[in-house]
Amino acid sequence: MSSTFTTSPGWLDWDPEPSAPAFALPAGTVDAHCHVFGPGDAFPFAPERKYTPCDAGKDQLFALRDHLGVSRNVIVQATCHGADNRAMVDAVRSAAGRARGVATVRPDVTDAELRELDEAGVRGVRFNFVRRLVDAAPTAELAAIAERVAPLGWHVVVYFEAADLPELEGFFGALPTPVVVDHMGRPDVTKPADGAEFARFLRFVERNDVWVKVSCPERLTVTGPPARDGERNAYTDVVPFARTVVAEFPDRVLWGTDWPHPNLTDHMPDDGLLVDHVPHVAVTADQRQKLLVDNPLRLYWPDERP
Ligand code: 0GY
Repeated sequence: MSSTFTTSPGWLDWDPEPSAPAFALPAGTVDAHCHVFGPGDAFPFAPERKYTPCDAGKDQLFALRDHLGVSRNVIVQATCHGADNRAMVDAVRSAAGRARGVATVRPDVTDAELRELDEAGVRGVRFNFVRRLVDAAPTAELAAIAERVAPLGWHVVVYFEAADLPELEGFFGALPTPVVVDHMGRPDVTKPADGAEFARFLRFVERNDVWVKVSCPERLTVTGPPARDGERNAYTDVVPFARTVVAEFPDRVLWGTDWPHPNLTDHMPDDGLLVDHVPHVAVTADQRQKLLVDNPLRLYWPDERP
């Protein structure tokens, strides 16, 4: 792995040898949340980044896709690349129709640049509100960007922490596009899944045209990965939250690996185990078909809907 950059302290490299999942993903499964990082020599990281990742390029992503039995990827722009979408766009273009992208753009993006992103396969923009990842952007600027991308049929992906939802939900509800929430709005999984905080999130999803990624159990967990070798039911403390979302909103949920798992410092997940988490949260074949295939196709490849 060559790079002119030194990774952030404590950063864990992604697992180069994930296990083979025991659960067979249905044909056509979409990994709807993953990233590419660099490689830094070809696609430098952004000066304003809050962390410096290890290299994790398109070739490694496509190898993981094939290893896990995934058919397609949605490659989401990560904050370490700022609004320089070149690494993500290069990966999407290289995937020969098997990837879509979600970009980060600034208010000065031109219509021609947006059209070029669209032609490359970008279908959304990401607004990140997680304080450790980005400097706050005025919501008026973000609203203006949403107005610009709405005519392209794009959506807005939002990333925030549960405690910030009360402040943000009015803004999200007024956006002129569909809204996709990363990682279930980052619930505090030490609180009950049927408690007040998560209930507020569920009602927000219910009232608005909101999609939810039931992703990142490895990031949300407190109990952690399985303690014993060979046990494949990991991240059990996250299961009640994800299962509730899938049961309540089966037509508006998406799943993704979050490879290469930025900013993890306690453990690096085995991506094979993340696949085996899926049947614990989507407990029927019908739920899994929607979560893994039909829903992401509707959002990212609408012309190919079954
Ligand atoms: C994720 C989560 C994280 C990072 C980013 O863009 C990013 O840098 O999204 C995180 O640190 O929680 O979705 O990959």
